[in-house]
Amino acid sequence: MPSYLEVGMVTIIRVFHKYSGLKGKLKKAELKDLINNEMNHFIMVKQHNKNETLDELFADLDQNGDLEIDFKEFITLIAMVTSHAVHRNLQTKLPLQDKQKIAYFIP
Ligand SMILES: [Ca+2]
Repeated sequence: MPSYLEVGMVTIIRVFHKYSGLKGKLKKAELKDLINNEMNHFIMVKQHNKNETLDELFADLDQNGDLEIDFKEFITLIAMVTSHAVHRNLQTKLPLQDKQKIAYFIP
């Protein structure tokens, strides 16, 4: 029987492929949909300057500059958000208050 961690790892892979499709890379709109649909309890997306902050995040994640997010680059986002959650001791406090969510999108 897989462990909770292994199930979580498989879930990350499945969610990535759900949004990236067969090409295995996320375009900016796909990353935006993934964040909005799958990470909205951990990341607060402010309506104000939403596109500007998404552009900033995308540029930070796109380490090889090919204008797409591959799995290795995506896992950086997962690590960043998960690390933030550990520091906030969030595992027992879902859903979060806005002020507890990762502040990356806040200008
Ligand atoms: Ca890239």
